[in-house]
Parts: sequence; structure tokens; C-alpha cells
Amino acid sequence: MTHPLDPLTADEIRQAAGIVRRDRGVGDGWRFASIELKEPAKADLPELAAGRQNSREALVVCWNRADGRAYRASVSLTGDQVTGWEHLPGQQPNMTVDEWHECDEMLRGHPDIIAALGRRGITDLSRVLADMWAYGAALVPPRYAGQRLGWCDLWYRGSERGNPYAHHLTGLHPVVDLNTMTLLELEDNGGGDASAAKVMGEYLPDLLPMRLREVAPLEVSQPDGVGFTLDGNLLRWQNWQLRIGFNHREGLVLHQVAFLDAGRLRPVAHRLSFAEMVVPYRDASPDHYRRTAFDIGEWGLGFMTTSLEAGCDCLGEITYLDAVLHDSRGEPVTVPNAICVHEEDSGVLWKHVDERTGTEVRRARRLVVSFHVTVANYEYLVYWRFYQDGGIECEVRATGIMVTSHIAAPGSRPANGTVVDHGSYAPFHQHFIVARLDMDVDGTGNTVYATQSRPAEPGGDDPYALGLTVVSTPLRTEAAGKQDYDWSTQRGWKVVNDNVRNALGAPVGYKLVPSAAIPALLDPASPVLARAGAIGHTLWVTPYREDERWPCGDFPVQAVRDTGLPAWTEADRPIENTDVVLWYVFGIHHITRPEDWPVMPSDIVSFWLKPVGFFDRNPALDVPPSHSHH
Ligand SMILES: [Cu+2]
Repeated sequence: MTHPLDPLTADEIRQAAGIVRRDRGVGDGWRFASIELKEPAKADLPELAAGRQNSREALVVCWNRADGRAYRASVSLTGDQVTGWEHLPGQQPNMTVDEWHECDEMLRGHPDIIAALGRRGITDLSRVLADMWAYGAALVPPRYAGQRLGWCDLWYRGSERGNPYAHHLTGLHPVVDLNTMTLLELEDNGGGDASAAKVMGEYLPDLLPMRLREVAPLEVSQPDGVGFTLDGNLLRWQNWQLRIGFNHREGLVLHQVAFLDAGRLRPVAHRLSFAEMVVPYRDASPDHYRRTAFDIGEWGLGFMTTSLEAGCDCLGEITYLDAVLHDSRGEPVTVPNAICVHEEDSGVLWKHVDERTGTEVRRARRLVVSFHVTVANYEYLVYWRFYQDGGIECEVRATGIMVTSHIAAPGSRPANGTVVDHGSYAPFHQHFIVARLDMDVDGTGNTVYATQSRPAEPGGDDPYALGLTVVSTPLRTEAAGKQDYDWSTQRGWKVVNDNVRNALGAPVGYKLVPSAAIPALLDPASPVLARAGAIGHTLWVTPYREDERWPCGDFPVQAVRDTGLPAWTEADRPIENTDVVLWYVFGIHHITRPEDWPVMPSDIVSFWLKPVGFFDRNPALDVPPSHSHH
């Protein structure tokens, strides 16, 4: 039986597209940008889940290529009708994979491109790749205002199977109208030597200039099977319970995360996901000044999700789930093995050695739900980990291939990047990720407190000022909810349910432990900040609203300004003792290194949600000892 939070099936995607085509004249000249489950309102979930109501709805965004007009439709699948049809004036829906491929193909066959490549000594077009990027409104040339645009890098493989992103054709950038799929102009500075023979940009074993090292086999086995159960999309493991969701934009979504505590199923979070990713390149040179990727709002982590392989991507006893997406014609596309679920050993959970009773030690184990995305040159690997002590860790690994281009003059060192190979440098950039944490700590009546440590003043009975107090400040409105990282006070944020007490008389809570926070370091007048105001704070807190999903706005493609978090929070709504959503901004401040080339060892960042007074004592006391092997 379908649960109301289960993603759309292939049939449902086909049906949603079919209804829109039938009832709204959506024809061949259109594209479907997105087709996803319209998640039921929180209040309706119990009735729907119990089967006392039946309703499946889809949200569809599509546009007419002929006039560029975009529409958002609500579609009732159970009612077989369009229930909402909204014109989106001036909005550009997300980029589609089809446009990316069609653009690449068009450019590689275009006489102007072929001529420009020829001037650089390139005649083998099968080794050329046109990688298309989206624009921010501020950088769109006025003559193209209102058009759906892409700008491209051209890359040249060193050999047939060579790294596509190793040899940048610096100074050569096509600008494309994506609706007519025509070349508008070709920026060509005439330079850009493609031969770059000295660059060693390869990572395939047979293309490497060295032999592979020897490593001993390491295997993980669970001879009696795994410790979790998956009933449809409902995942149960030890005391944890959650529901797996997926859509085109966020990719993996975790719903209804709860902990079974002495027979009581206690909610922790209603919904956890990544809602935006902003990657500004911090190099104003002609090759890089436009490079600000919104990997979620422009491209979609779901659409970019790639299949996983047991033994390589995930080690041990693996359970995979497929994901169903669609192409721009509205036809379903399945990504096999898109989501990985497995258990991992995680070192020592707790331990003590007593002279009388000896050693008591427990090994920690964690349940990992993960997915991997490939956004052109880069990969992001996303891991949500559930621990036996009630902790939730969210880890992101960035790997893949950095953007590089040729240095301006032989021997020069660019100010905004690092030379990573002969004549080639990787510009500095930042990866901001906005995690959307719809917390429900023991219910929806939650308040976020900023907690800060403060040392005592010397004097009285504390002459050496040893005392340390914790100041907890409730964030009462959205203005107070805009919080920044502060190392000097060890600031953290506690989601507290003041209506529920633990056995010690204190209100129950979960703490957002703010690691991997990075500052925007952008001028207030920066067009990047205008489009991505969300990255201006480490944390935002808003009252839950069904339609507030995207922190940089519903449609960041060619957006002028951020119509998400900065706009919503202008109302300064109350956020006390209510259903709150936390938006945590973290990521990677990527000062590029030679060691990141030609393929980058995973750069790893994470943050934690940790119970603080949610339990009455260590919730992992009941973990049994392991058997020792001798
Ligand atoms: Cu990076």
C-alpha cells in the first residue's frame, strides 16, 4: 500500500504529465521542469496514512518554449484533474538534463564552434564537451533580458577516455538561448591553447603514469543478516524509525524521524533534507565571474543522483532503493540503486575499565542512509547517520573534479586560485549547503534557544573566575532567529519542547551542533548575495509553512533576488512554542590545493543533531556487549 509520503511512482508521473497535457494544452513545444509528489499537509497525514482518506496529488512545473511562459500546476491524481494552474511571470524553471545534453550536441555541431576549435588545433569533436551553466539575472547581458540562457565552458579530453574536465578551452564561452537552442554569441579571446600536453589530468587506472599500490582485502559481513527492516519506505533500526522520501530537487528526504523510548515512539524531526546549495566562485576573471551554481535550485540533487554500487560506494550488507524521476517530456526515468541503506561499525560507543570488574566496552553502530549526486564535474555524497545514543549526523563529502582554467601568463600565480598543474589553476570557491530541518521534538510545540557559554567575573566566592554559566536565549521571532556562528561563546542552538519535561524536570530538547559553518565573505552589494541572501546567516528559524520550501526562492534560475528566507522573514513572525523549521547553512570553504587534482580526495564536513535532556540518561546503556574473537 502506498503511504501518503511515498514519492510518485513512474505511473503517477506519467499520469500527472498526461493530465496537464490533456487539460492545459501542454504540447510538444513544452518542457516539464519538475513533476513531484505534492506532500499532504501535516494535519492531514494521520487520516491519509490510516487509509481513511485517499488523495494523491502532484506538483508540476512546465513551460512553453515558444513564448517562455512558465506554469505551476497542482494535479489531483486520484481526481484525474488539474486543480491549480498558475502562470509564473518572469520566472525561469529549473534547468533540465535534456537541455544540458541538447546544448552540448548543438554546440559541437555548430560551424562557429567548429571554426573556433579549429583555430586552436582541435578537429576531433568527439573529445569536446560543452558544459552549460545557468545565469544570475545581474549578469545577463541586457540584450538577452527575458530569454532562457545558458553559458558554457568548452573542454577537451586528452584522449578518447581521458578526463573530460582536464583541459579547459580558456577564453572560449558560448552563450545559448535554451528555448530555441541556438548559439547567441561566442565569446572568444583567441587564446586558450588546448594542447596543454603537460597537464596530468587523468584518474582512470590505465591512464595513470604510476602503478596502483597494493591493499589488503577488507570485508564487512553480517552473517545473520542486517539489523534493520524496510517495510515499503518505512525504515526501522534498533530504536530509530523513519520514512524515506525522494524528489527531483532535494534528492533524499527523511520523513517522520522518531525514537522508540521505553515503548513510546517519540518524534524528533518531521522532515530533514537539503533545500539549497550555492557555489559561488571567487574569481572575477572572464572565465569564472558568472560561475555561481545553485546545485539544488537550478539542477536538482534528485535529477543529479547517480546509481550506487555495492562494495564500492557502500561496504557491507546493502539495501538499495531506486528513485523515479522524469525527463523534460514528462516521461519517467528510473535511477536504479539511488539510495543506500546499511549499518556500519562506528568505533567505541562507551567504555570503562574498573580494577575490580574489569573492562566494560560497547561498540557503536550506526544506520546510514545515503545518496550520491554528480553535478557535471563535481560529486556530492550525502550521508544521514543515526546513532544508538540518539545522535543524528549529517555528513557531506565533496569529490570529483575541480573547475580549472589556464593561467594568464606562463609562470604567473593567480590571486584567486591555486596552480594545480602545469599552466593550470583552480579558482577558490565556496560550497554553501542549506539543510532544511523541520524539527518536531516530542511534538510541534518547539522553541529554539541560542545557548552560549559565559565565564564568571572574578570575585566573591569565585576569586579565579572558574565558573562557567550557560545563557539560553529563546528566539522569539524570525529577526532573532537569524543567527551567526560564534566560536567565542561556543554558540549552539537547542530545539526545546517546553511543554514536555524529562524525569529530571527539565524541558526536552535536541541541539543543532554547528560545525562546518562558513561565512559568506561577500560584499553586501554582491549579486551573489542578492540571489542567495540565505547564505548570509548560519541559521534561520521560521514557523512551518507548507509552501516555504526553497531558501533562495522557488526559481533561482536567472533570479534577481532571493525570494525565499530573506523575503519570508521580513514579516518577523513569532517562532516561539510553535512548529519551527531550522535552516542550517554549512559547507566547504574551498581554498583549492594541488592535492585536490586531478580528482579530489573527499572533502568531508558534517553537523550533528544531538539529544540534550531528551533522554533521562545515556540512552545506549542497553546496548549489549560484542563477542570477542581471539
Ligand atoms: Cu570545491
